[in-house]
Amino acid sequence: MLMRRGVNAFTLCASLLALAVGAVGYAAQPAPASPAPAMAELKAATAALVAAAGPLDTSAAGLAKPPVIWRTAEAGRSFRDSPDAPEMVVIPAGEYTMGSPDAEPGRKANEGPRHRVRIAYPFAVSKYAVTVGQWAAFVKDTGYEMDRGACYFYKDAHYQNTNSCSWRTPGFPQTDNQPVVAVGWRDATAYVAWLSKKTGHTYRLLSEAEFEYAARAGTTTAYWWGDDPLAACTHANGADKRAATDPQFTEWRVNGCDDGHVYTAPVNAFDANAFGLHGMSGNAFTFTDDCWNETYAGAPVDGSAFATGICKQRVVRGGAWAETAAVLRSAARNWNYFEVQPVTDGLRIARVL
Ligand SMILES: [Ca+2]
Repeated sequence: MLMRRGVNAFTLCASLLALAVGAVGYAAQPAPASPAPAMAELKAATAALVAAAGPLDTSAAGLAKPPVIWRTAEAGRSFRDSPDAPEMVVIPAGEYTMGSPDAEPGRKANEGPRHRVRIAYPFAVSKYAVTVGQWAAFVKDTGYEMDRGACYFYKDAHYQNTNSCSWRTPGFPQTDNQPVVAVGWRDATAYVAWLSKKTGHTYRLLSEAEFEYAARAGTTTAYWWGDDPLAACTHANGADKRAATDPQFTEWRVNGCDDGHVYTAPVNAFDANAFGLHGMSGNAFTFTDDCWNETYAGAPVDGSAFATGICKQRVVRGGAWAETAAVLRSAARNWNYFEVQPVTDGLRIARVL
């Protein structure tokens, strides 16, 4: 089965020997329920700011405008709806130019045409990727059946169905505080449905436009930390010199720096972007709700998901532990089939406010 992945997807040799790195020294996330934001105030303040801004400028001149962030008093506030639920952060409404400029190193044609997107509503995004511990709570509560032989790892120099991995045993050590992987789009949608029912609030996957907006957090550079690919090792877990020390991955192309992790890192191992979100670049790809489209022609400009296109292929964003800096960029796009469970892919969730 063909799968569109980053540069290392088709160049790997693999046995599933595990190397225990990066799994210590980070505290597990506390899990108290905490109050949700004051919604009436948040919505009223946002609506006033959006109205004052006038209509969205979709012209070429509009593309050159800087991002707009309609910050309100509740922006950045974190909360948790139940002890089992991920910690959520209030993301302010705003607008930005989605996609990458032609001159950006590592750019692919599928990152255009650039277009202005207005997200006229505040929403909440999980502060971290959904963890192994949080996923285990879901499986325990529901008995959700994961083992359908769809887990993909690297074997015989190909990224393929090995029938020997799962979210519990992806082929490398995973603590409860690391991002769950070997989870597919179908599983991710089951998780948000469960969480919605459990909490009485509407959880869902992010749209691709929301993901890039949240990943950029007001920046226009290739990465949220700037344009330096070597700084990836300071801010994200990708394919790095550490990974290249693993006998499985000697053929990898890697970033010219050491981020300390061969496989996944704890979700709080790296710093947050300006929206207070950790791991929007690297560690594990995030499934979005969008159908794959080879370009942004006809893409929604209101923050909603692209609901037409090749819907067996769902957009994944953010890059992963097996990817070089080009794939860790804020504008980088990939896809995966909706039913497969790759060991590089996990989820991050949104909540309607
Ligand atoms: Ca790494």
